[in-house]
Amino acid sequence: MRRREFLASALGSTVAARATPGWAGDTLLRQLDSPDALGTPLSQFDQLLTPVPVFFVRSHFGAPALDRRRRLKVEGGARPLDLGVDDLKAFRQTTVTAVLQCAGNGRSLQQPRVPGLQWGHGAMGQAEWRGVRLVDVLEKAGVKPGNGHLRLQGADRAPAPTVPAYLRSLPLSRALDGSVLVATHMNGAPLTLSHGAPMRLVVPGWSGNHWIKWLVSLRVQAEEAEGFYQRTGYKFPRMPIAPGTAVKPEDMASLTELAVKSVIARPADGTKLAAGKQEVVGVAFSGAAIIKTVEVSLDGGGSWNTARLQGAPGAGRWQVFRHKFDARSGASHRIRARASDGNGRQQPESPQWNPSGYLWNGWHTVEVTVI
Ligand SMILES: Nc1nc2c(c(=O)[nH]1)N[C@H]1C(S)=C(S)[C@@H](COP(=O)(O)O)O[C@H]1N2
Ligand SMILES: [Mo]
Repeated sequence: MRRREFLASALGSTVAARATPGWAGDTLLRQLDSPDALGTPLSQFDQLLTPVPVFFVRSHFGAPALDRRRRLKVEGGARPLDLGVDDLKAFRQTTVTAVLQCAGNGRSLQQPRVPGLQWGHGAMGQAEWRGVRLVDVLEKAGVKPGNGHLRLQGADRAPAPTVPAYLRSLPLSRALDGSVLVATHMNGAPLTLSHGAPMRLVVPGWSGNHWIKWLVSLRVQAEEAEGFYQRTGYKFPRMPIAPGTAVKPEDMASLTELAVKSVIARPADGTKLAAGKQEVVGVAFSGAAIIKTVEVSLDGGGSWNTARLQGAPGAGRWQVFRHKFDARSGASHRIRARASDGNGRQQPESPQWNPSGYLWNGWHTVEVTVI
């Protein structure tokens, strides 16, 4: 983290700490191999909204300078636009609660291991995003539905000319479907620098690589965005493959929806629980559909109990699950959770291996003993 950003986030934390009851310090987990990858601790995944000070941070090249007057150009329609964050006030404001999860979350759990940031479970969070609907901005810019793509660009730049720019695109059909936001606020406060101030994209249900921060340009074009990050990166094999094998480029498809998944916030792995009433708590979501059930096993997957769900259901949105149990002195438990969604997809015990370790969604397991 650069000194400027460090100061900005330290300040942000102090202010937010007062506004966030129960938040006890700067606890983001540093991924040692990258200056711009900070993970959220598992213990935070027991609530519907992840507080901004502990919300994971990821970017490829680091944040650009903070510029709350940065403009967003919208091109490729009949009426090009050049918008500042204040110009967005002319559009209807909307809020959406949605999970932001990095495609590589859980990569360290895939076997055999693959290169890339070795995320545990921390590259995800849920926030209430406020902003304007991308479709409204594109309609004002005279964009018509069609087969094209919307090229997305942020203000951050690659550190050297030999490094490809972080450029992405969305199929125009998704860009115009009414669910994508140009967001200005996160959990009720203006976006912080780390999370994309002053304007970022929110693409509910789809992996974090689509959620472009520090937006400066939206452009309609026939082709998807040029370059490595759209044409080569962020792809998944179209069919199951043997672990560790290479896949031909034509057999890969761009990632879109998040896979159905649940994660246990507590008890933490290795905990010694007191005998008596105890509770397993975590979150569950799916990019494509609502969560239908979350089941919790206390015996390593031998038997399953249906957990209670809290929060509004929705595709791309997490709910908290809870399962109470009576902890008997001397017992040990291998606690596991698995979620199923409204499309009939079930979280797998061990997910399909893929060369980049994307969308890992295996059963989360924690082991505890009762004293
Ligand atoms: N401009 C820009 N936007 C970006 C990125 C980036 O490198 N540059 N990284 C993306 C990736 S891979 C992720 S997972 C999310 C992380 O968002 P967050 O830092 O707000 O959690 O931002 C996305 N938006
Ligand atoms: Mo990511």
